[in-house]
This record gives sequence, structure tokens and C-alpha cells, in this order.
Amino acid sequence: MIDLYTSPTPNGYKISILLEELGLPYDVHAIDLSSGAQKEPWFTAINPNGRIPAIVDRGNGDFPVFESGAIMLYLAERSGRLLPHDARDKSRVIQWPTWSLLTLANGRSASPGRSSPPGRR
Ligand SMILES: N[C@@H](CCC(=O)N[C@@H](CS)C(=O)NCC(=O)O)C(=O)O
Repeated sequence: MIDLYTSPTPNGYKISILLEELGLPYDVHAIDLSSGAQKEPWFTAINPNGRIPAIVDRGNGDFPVFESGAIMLYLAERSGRLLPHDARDKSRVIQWPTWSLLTLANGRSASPGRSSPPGRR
């Protein structure tokens, strides 16, 4: 069983979508970001950065994982799905979430092939 600590934000949705896609059982723990719950000591013990999403894998020694990209890779590996063993195939899978995390998350263009939004350098 996975404990998912999340809120209704794009980063939170990513993990909910993946858990559903993988069919892994999980419990949702809603974090009210406006209350500052994510900065409380019980939560920073799970994610020292005090942000959602985060998970705790109760079926694997209560292993905590934070950062949406790291959570996605962990869940794929744990489920044995979506992450091929072949180095080239695995790289093809990892390239897109890496692009998304490092480009979209910085407010850059969503259009592949562009490094900046139109009209900006
Ligand atoms: N790089 C992080 C970003 C996480 C993030 O920014 N989470 C936001 C909600 S989408 C949050 O928890 N904000 C509350 C805060 O910073 O106190 C990830 O991909 O998981």
C-alpha cells in the first residue's frame, strides 16, 4: 500500500494519474497547502522540502519518496511497468519527463523544439 500526500495541483495530479494507470493500491492524504501543513515536522520528515507530492511505500519498509519525477520513476520501477530494462528504451522513457520537469516547470514553452516562449529569449 502506498500513502500519497497530495493536493489538487498539477504536480499532485501527476502521481494520482500514474497510480491509477499502474493499478497500485494507495491511500490519499489531502494536504491543505493554505494551512501550511506541508511545513509541519511530521510532513518534512517525509519531504524535507515541505512540498507535495510525496509518498510513503508501506509495502517497502515505509520508504518515503519526494519530488514528482523521482516518485514517478520509483513507482514505475516498483510496479515493473513503463520503465524498460534496455538502456535505449529506458532512456526514451526518461527523456520526456526530464524535459517536462526541467522545461515546463520553469515556465518555458510547452512546444518541443522551442527553448523559450514566443517573443522571449
Ligand atoms: N519540484 C517539485 C515541485 C513541488 C511543488 O512545487 N509543490 C507545490 C504544489 S504543486 C507545493 O507543495 N507548494 C507548497 C509550498 O511550496 O509550500 C515536484 O515536482 O514535486
